Amino acid sequence: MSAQEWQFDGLVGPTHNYAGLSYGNVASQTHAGNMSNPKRAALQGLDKMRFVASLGVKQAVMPPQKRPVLKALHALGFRGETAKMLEDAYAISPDLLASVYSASPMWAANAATVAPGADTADGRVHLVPANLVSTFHRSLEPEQTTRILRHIFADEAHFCVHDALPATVRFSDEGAANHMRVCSDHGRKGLHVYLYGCGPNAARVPQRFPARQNEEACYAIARLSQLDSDFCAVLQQDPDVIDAGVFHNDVIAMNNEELMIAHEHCFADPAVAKASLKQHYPALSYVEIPQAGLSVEDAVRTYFFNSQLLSLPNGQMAIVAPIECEEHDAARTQMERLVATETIAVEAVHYMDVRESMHNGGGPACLRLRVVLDEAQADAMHGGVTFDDGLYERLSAWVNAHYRDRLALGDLRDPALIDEVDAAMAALEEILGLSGLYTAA
Ligand code: SUG
Repeated sequence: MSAQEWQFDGLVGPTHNYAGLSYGNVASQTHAGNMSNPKRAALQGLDKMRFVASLGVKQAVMPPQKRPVLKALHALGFRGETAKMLEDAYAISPDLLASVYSASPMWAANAATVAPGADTADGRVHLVPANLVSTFHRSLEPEQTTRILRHIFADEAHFCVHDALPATVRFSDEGAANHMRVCSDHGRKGLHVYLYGCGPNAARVPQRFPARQNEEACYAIARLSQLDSDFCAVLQQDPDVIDAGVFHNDVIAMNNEELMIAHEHCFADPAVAKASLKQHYPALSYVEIPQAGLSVEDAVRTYFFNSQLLSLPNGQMAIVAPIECEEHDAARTQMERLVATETIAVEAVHYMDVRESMHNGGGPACLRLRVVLDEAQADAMHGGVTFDDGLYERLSAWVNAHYRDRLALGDLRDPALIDEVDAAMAALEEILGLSGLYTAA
């Protein structure tokens, strides 16, 4: 059955800010307290979507979530008028208020783990929303993520949107950022590769930064998605690279179809991991980037591996990489090497400026969730999120009308911001044809 991979990009929400909320994410910590520009962030994201769509790749929009999550402040005992709650939370700690305002759902790679219909026992597309329990601000996402996914993929004849895994560290899950799928063609049965940082079989665990994906979550996702266990490989990330800032696998490896490009220090036990991959999928084309060619530190700095490796209509592939890779000699050299390697089908690398997101540790690949859909499934999803020139124009105008171009942490105390966000979300429901999406949020 012919199928194509869609890129569902998280539309950056109007409260994008830099609060240093993600311990172990070097960029987030480095930019803590900086002035953000939500308008520029959203426009950069829209430009990336437009560029990817121009390559002939299927593109869609993942709506932002409504912020602030005031009920999280209620749950923490804040009471009184909204303005007072905002002041009280900020007085305890600006990052507490920033957490309920975070636009972190923009990183759609963390929204869910997706299994295409070609791989699942019932032939439906299965989506397991990530519980994101490792950080407070991201733990606020799964409720609205599930709701949004159920609006887009509402047709139960074609889709199954599960509940997130139980919200506890034993099943800590960060979604597709720790998942790769190897296949000869997107429409054919593929091998699911899950990467974890901790769990019952972890030989060693990181000592400095948290491991965000638990091995037990990987098995639960595979079970829920009704996958054939012979088509699943569950592997451990190198704990030392997590300690160096590789908080997700998509900061150290990328893959598309039968091609996997990974850093020498991607896996905890590289020999075992590579043997397992070859045994599960003999035709895998595995390209290793050596430490001598690009250090782990530079991979984290440039987000080399957080590039989108995309199938093009002509059967070739393209890489959409962060502009930081073009500006860095070793990263650019490695990119050029990939394009020049004749045994792999990468015909070009394109550099994109998504710096507003990058400064919080999110590159081009973080910003999108991959969803493989055959024609019937594509027809069955909510069409209002399909990206085209018209939607680009409408969303750009919407961003320009509703977003601020400066947002400091202190601005989050301003109750007027809530009204601005409410007005923006009401207008967005109309644009995307998702009436009622935010009503209960
Ligand atoms: O979870 N940053 C996100 C970045 C997610 C990147 N996603 C992938 N690698 N797929 C995170 O650490 C920072 C928010 C702040 O500090 O304000 C943040 O949540």
